[in-house]
Amino acid sequence: MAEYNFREIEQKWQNFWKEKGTFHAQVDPNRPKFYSLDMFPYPSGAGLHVGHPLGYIASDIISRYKMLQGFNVLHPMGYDSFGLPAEQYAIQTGQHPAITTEQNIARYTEQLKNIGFAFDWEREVRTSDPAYYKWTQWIFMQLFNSYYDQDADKALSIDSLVSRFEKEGNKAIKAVCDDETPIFTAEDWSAFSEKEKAEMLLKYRLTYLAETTVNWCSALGTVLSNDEVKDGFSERGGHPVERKKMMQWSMRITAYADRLLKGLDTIDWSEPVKEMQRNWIGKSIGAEVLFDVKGSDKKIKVFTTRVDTIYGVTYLALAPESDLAAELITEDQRETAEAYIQVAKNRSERERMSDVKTISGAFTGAYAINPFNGEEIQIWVADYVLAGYGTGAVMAVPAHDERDYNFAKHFGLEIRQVIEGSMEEGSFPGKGGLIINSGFISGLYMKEAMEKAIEFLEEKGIGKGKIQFRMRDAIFTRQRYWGEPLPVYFKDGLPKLVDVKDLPLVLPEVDKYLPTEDGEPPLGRAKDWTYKTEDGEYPLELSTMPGWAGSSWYFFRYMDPKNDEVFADKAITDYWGSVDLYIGGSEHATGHLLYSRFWTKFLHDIGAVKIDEPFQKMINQGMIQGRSNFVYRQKGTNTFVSYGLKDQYDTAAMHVDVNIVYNDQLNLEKFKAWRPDLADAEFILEDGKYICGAEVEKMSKSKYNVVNPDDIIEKYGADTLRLYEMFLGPLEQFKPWNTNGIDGVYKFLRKLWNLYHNAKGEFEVSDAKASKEELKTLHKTIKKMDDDMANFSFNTSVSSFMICVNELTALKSNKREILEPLAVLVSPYAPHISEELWALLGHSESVTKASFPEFNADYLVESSFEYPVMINGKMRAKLTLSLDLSKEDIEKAALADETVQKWVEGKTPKKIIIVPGKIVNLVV
Ligand code: ANZ
Repeated sequence: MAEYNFREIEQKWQNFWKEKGTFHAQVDPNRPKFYSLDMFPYPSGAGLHVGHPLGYIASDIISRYKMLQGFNVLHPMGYDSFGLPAEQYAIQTGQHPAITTEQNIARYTEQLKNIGFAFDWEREVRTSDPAYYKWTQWIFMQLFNSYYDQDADKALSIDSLVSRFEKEGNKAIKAVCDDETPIFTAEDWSAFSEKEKAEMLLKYRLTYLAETTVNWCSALGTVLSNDEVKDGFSERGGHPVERKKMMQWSMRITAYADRLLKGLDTIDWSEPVKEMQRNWIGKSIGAEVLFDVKGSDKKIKVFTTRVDTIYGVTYLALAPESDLAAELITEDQRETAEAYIQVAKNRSERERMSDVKTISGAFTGAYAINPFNGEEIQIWVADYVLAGYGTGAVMAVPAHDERDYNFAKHFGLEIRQVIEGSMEEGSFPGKGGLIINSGFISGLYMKEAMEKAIEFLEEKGIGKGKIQFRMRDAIFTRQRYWGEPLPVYFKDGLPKLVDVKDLPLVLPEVDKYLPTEDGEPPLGRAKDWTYKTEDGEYPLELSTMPGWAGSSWYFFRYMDPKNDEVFADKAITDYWGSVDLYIGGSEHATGHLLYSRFWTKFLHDIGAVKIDEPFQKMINQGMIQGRSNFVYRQKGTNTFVSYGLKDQYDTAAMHVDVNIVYNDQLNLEKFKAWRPDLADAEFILEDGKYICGAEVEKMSKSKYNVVNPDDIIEKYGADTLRLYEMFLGPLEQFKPWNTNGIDGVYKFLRKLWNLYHNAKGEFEVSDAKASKEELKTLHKTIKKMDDDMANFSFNTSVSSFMICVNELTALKSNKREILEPLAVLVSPYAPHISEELWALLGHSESVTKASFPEFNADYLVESSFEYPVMINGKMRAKLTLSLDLSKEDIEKAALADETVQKWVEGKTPKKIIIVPGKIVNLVV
């Protein structure tokens, strides 16, 4: 084979890897393991564009590098294959989402295989496969059967909770439960009916059914999670989202809030992502305070982080959704207040939060009593108070809180400064007098004042210290078809788990993927969607699991993907442990990345896995943006003006398909063929060419700037694509796709190929000893690659390969001693060409089985030095001399040099200063 024929080579090695199972990983206690994971894709109908494989290429390079270092590498790929787009498509076309999904997966797999990833394809998982979701259902069942014990600081079985209830009631039990859980004794418990017991346990279970305020998207016909809603609209499709109360399954992720926070300190993720999680979890330390309502036995509970400012409270504010607010409204305020509430309720929480300019609210007409000083204060309903945070009620201190201040200003309410000082013993009401002092300014004062205030609250039974998390329990149900069925049926209105032996509970067939006539989810259309037990037949749950269910544990399934007995064998998950490198987008910070951590911690608690954090190290790749091209149509004509001339005419810019533009030059024939209306297009050219304008934008179909990796591979090969994607810039940066430099990368591979071939194009390497210079070039590159891999700096390695190959070409190097390690070095980036060269060098095993060349620093030590020779303070000559020379020899060599002699002009130098390895200095 003469020329570098990438088509033949790439096909050959992809077949070889498949046949030999080169990347099939197995447990091997004798080798260190490395688990390299990519965020698995949702197989969308559009297929992969060049932005998608960026992270996969990076993780593939690391995986192959680790293989060369002797690691046992697990590098799997699979599909997050339940989801909305396939279902939307099904609604429009009647096509079963399973079929679309299958087709999309086939297309993705083919595209991925063409890029030559070192994936262990035998481990592929699909979340929509019943053999997979059997275990998603199983995990759900374990959560249902568990509660969170705060003394043990872990999940324990609900049976053990029942035994404790039987013995001691729930007063002394520190467990995470619903806010309004009543206190009961052992006698109460035994007197409860079965139904009451079951309802009580739902208040403790880690997954539970409860009436919850949800984000309801009527256009999609489903509930959405907070991270699926952006500014009041659904992330997918941009449909309006409203707040609504519905019976929903939730996951008690709040039980894990503290551990999710603490765990962040033990993992190597970027600070911004950790910070996003911290903010999302949003731990606030404060207090709950009860305010009496004047002339009523109702009480209002507020959450405050500044109980020390309680003397500055001038009104209370309730969320518009609050039932209490509606009850408190007095006759004379009814009209305004109710009208206001009606409007406010229809604005989503997000909308209300993001809108800081509109201040709206209404006075209820009712008054509350400040428990610290007995003062009467107005009770308002206000937009800025969120129903789902804290208690949904705020004690407003306009002098010290900006939102309260703006509200008070707007409605002309009192703004009262709290005076600096300290809350002294004995100065609380009931303990002697009334105080108006509270230390809100000095940090220490504030802390002391708060502690005192909390002590007082607890003593009086009108409040308590409270740690509040911004994070809410995660809603776990969707009123959609294409998701995992919940393994739950209803008996006498109570949810019960199906028997584990009946898993998987397989998604039933339906005639349409739409809600039923009476608004039930699509599963309501399924025939016989019931569960048969010995004592009867019961309806099954109609909602399905959310998109994040299957992706919250897939990294365990890859370890043992075919296991039918358990989601993954314990000994095997023990061996692979945590993911050593996780590459994916940071947009999952508060969704997938939080839920996976939660499920891992739970599985750890029940003894199912050893690890407590799933992803030890994570890198977030930046997005590849599109580089759009434009043509400029002269208005009202079909004439297009080249970029440089466009301002001389009255033109309008129009996107043009980047695939018919080459280095910004438009291919006129292809342009005419692009669309029927362009067939008779005319052009005003510059220098005989049509030059297009360019702009960086999001890569999207509508902007005609999508580049398909298949096209690049067809033209240049997968190795060029891989190198080029890395060459574009630092992995974590956002950067535009710009094909202009791709030729350079392709040329580099041909040069690399030529090093191993003679002028006639025949493979030829020499067994002669390598020169010092050749070895230096090689080892410099080894060192660079080692450093780059440690820093995940991929683009710099590509540059150093280019320099290396240029230097070796200049040296006409064809020594085996150099070219053999070079093939190994390049193999993580350009695996196909490296395999071919490795085979040509006489190896029968895959290059991935080779060892990474060992760096030898000796080769980088310079053996000679180029001395600057100064004569009377001026640099007059340069002399390359061996570093082994003595001072005398250097002097002799300097004086013997022709240029030096010219400047010395036959005189005897007055002074000669020589610093070996640095400088020669003559004074004449
Ligand atoms: C009085 C006060 C005085 C407050 C002051 C703050 C400053 P973080 O830190 O985010 O937890 N708040 C409580 N529940 C609320 C709700 N449902 N909607 C809107 N605001 C709410 O914020 C806690 C503070 O936010 C609480 O402390 C309360 O206002 C307000 F100088 O109480 B503060």
